Amino acid sequence: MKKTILFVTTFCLVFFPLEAQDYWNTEIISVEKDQETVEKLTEMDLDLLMEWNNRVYIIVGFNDFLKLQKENIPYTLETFNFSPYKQKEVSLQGGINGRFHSYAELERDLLALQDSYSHIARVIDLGDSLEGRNIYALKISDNVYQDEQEAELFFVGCHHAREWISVEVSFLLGKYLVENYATNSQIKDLVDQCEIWIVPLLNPDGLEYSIHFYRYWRKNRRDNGDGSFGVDPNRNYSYNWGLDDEGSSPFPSSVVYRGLSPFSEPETQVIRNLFAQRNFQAVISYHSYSQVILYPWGYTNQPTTEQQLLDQIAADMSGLIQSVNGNIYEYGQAAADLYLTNGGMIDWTFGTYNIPSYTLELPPIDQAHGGFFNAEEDIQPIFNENLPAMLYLIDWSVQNFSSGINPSRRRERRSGPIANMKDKNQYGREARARREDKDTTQNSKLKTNEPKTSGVKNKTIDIGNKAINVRKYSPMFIKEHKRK
Ligand code: 0X9
Ligand code: ZN
Repeated sequence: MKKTILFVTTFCLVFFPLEAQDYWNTEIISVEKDQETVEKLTEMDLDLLMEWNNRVYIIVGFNDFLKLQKENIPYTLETFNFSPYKQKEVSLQGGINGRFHSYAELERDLLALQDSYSHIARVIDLGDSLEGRNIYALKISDNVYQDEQEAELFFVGCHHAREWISVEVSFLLGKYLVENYATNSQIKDLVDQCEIWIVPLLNPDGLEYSIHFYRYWRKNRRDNGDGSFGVDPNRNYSYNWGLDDEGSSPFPSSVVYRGLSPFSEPETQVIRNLFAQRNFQAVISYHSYSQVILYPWGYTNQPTTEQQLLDQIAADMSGLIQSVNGNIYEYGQAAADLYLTNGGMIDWTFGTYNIPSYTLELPPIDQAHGGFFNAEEDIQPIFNENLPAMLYLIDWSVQNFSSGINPSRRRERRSGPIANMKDKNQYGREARARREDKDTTQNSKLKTNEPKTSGVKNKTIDIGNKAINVRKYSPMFIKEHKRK
């Protein structure tokens, strides 16, 4: 039975040393989600895990306990309910990290793909992490050693160390494409017409720390010089970096510490450098957990100028994902999710380059279904359900890629067929019905799938076990191809 603890200072003093927050000494607590408490919590700089059953779950250290006490917020100690031992059977089958990749295992497997499929797969070292590991990209295309005038896409996993599933889903995309290239003519067509860049493990130092020392580690391993470690890579991009202290933190011990300056970290620097050299048409950054597809902005509730298109693509991806196993991924503007962020990657890719960009939070849906722990046997099904959305975005980029479209004409067209789409969805009603039955942690401002139809042309991609429909949009939102 849960034990409710009210302001037990002695507990804190016994269990936590009087120094900067130390991740060996964190606990998980829950607090009532009433309006007053939520207002107080937003003022604090806390590592929110989830909302569930009208409670907010938080990872806290000694300093956080003091803040809660100061604000007279009652909390329930929940650590035992989240013990890794409870998850042991599903997460630790093959060693410390089981079937999830460590840095060395990923390096081995990426190089093996390059060896086996050298005509279409190339491993590129983008740069070194703070601890000297390589940050790898896998480029997949025909003529992979050439720089062709083709659509380019970017998929990235593991900004956050504890989100292991994001490495697997990104890696499996590369594996799937190269392994099916020879036998599936539609995959071959896609791969031939574009250049797909995959960085499965952006934060290798953080992942290794999460595997070997502290499973809940989130940031990189920057020594902040004050006894704390880590910058949050997804708060270190330059677009509106440090705009306020709500969307990121100036305090080094915070889990959302934004670093001393924009692009201060090697992880974000390699992305900055890559984007300066490439011409990406679409971006997905994989995270976990909560099954949502988010698009810019994250820093403000104001919509972008491309809200309608971003929303439509998200709706389509959500519908495709749901069509595989019935799992619902809500979608919407990132800021409509639980919190605001600044210095995040997709605000930067969209704000700087106008690229349709998504943060995709993979399963599970909430902490009660495992949180940052995914069952090893769920890795493949999670990838399988995401594959149609990945192929859809690749196809969308190929179909909409063009080197000579006048941007103002694109803007005109945007208010045409897409703006007039009607809700005739095959997924939406089903999704809503399921959600009504379900106790969900998702913020109600996000949407379940309501794909719309329009005069756009459809096309089908056969991915082996099923065919998916992919809409062809009028070219309207692809920036001009700048490379010579
Ligand atoms: O906080 C983040 O960087 C991401 N979420 S995660 O739980 N994986 O750390 C993305 C947040 C998306 N943006 C907003 N919710 N505003
Ligand atoms: Zn994340």
